[in-house]
Amino acid sequence: MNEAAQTLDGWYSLHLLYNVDWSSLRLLESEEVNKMVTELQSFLERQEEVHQKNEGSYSFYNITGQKADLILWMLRPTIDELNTLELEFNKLAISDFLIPSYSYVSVIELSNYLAKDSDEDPYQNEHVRKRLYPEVPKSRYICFYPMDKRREGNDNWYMLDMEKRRELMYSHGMIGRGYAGKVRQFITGSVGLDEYEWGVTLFSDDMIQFKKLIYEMRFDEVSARYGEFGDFFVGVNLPAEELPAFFM
Ligand code: 76R
Repeated sequence: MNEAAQTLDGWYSLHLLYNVDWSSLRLLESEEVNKMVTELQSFLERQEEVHQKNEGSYSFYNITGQKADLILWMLRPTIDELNTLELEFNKLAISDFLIPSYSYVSVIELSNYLAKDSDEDPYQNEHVRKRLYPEVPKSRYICFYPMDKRREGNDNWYMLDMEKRRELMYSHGMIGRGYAGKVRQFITGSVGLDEYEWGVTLFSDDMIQFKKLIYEMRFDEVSARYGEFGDFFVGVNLPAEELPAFFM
């Protein structure tokens, strides 16, 4: 049997995407919309408090295009907390005007392809902890998509030996590192949790950097030969204070 990659698993992750039911929303008095927006703002303020205490993190963006209008990404130590938060969100008045369009369940994952040998417990390593329990940035733009590694005929990632996968991931990582300071990347693993094997969530203050990074990777063997992709969702940061203008 082939050697499985070892993973370090951090916070659980829930991506929730919604379309706004604009035509129903338009029928409401502005006072009613105001009330709902205030309630949503206080939900987001609670997310911000948890984020500040580093007990979890979140982001809230306005998705471009018709696949969705909003993405709420939440990270927490347990799936139970995410379940409770999802329920809390569903019970907000504004949720009556939000149509679920996509969701993704996964967990922040670091693999051992490029890890250095060490006797130290990685879960105690400061640098590793920062990546397992990350502070999600409030960059201007987000890009989220789920993906698989191909398992077809001669192109079966899972049949490659560890050494070969390590070599390929090294090349992948080097491309990624070329975008240090321009794109922040979060890889969440979802084998056994959701439809694809990973969620990729990227942040940048320059939308074109997503295209440049993903395009460059597409020519690298890991993506060219083994990458399979779900839908891509991109959007613009939606701070709580901009919600009244967004909904009215
Ligand atoms: O430097 C390190 O220690 C991490 C090296 C690294 C790993 C192990 C790394 C670096 N990635 C890793 C794992 Mn990645 N990544 C993607 C995508 O669109 C595509 O073609 C692929 C989607 C992007 C854009 C991206 C970006 N990466 C993975 C895995 C798990 C693989 C497995 O376990 O088999 C996936 C699915 C994946 C996909 N990657 C980087 C980046 C970037 C920007 C980096 C550099 C990060 C940094 O140095 O800060």
